[in-house]
Amino acid sequence: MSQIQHYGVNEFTKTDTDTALHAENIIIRGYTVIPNVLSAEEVEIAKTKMNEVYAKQLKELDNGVIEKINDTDIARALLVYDDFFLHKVALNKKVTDVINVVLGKYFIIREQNGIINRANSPNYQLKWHRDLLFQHFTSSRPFAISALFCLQDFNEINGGTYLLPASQKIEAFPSEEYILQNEICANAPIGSAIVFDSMLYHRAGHNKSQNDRIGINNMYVQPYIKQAISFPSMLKGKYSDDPYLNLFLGYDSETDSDVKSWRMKRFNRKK
Ligand SMILES: O=C(O)CCC(=O)C(=O)O
Ligand SMILES: [Fe+2]
Repeated sequence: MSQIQHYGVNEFTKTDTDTALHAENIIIRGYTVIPNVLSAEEVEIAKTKMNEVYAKQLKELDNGVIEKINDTDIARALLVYDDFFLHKVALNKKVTDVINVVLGKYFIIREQNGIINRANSPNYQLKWHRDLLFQHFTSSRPFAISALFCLQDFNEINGGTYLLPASQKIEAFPSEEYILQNEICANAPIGSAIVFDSMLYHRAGHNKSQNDRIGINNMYVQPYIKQAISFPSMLKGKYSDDPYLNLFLGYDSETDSDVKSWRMKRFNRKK
């Protein structure tokens, strides 16, 4: 017999798998934590490789530029540098199984950023935001999902992520009093992913520990939403022969350059 009793209820939601329950959590309260998406060994590999990418990116530009645009301690477009970030992170099956339920079969990767929340240092992600900046509308169903892979335990001491449950369902940013009463820290163990509606208000916490707190944020969107930085341009055709990756990386949803190319793309699909 069910533990949950009710009366006067005709419509029900069935969750007979972990995946369905994660999806239900995202749809209603805006977030879930999926445990064990990376092994201990994969977490270590991810940290090392992420630091290498960030070191490379720091050399591309004067540090003054990165600081000025508040982009310090963010390693961008990781999967372009190493396919570990594509296969083990962005395409992680435990995560994409849930995204499949929430966004449907066709979604693309919009961003993949390594986030270093330094011990005792200010970081702009401490500020509340939606991952789609300046957007104040609500949608009856999710169209963008963020999956933050935790390369450390995330908690209140080391600056774990704070979320405002169900805030994807409201337009304006809530009052200070409401936020202080309702914000929660998503305590998430190392190797797990905090998966949330990208319209949910969230922020990193203040890292009061002695160690940097590191995560990788992946944002998955329906294909009519533009990538922040074009993966097809950065990858220059790499992976485009694989039908799934062609869609996932955004090759198929790039803006066509002219009428003829637009028509030819459709013609080639019909072959
Ligand atoms: O580092 C965090 O806890 C949050 C990161 C974040 O909000 C982002 O990458 O957009
Ligand atoms: Fe964010």
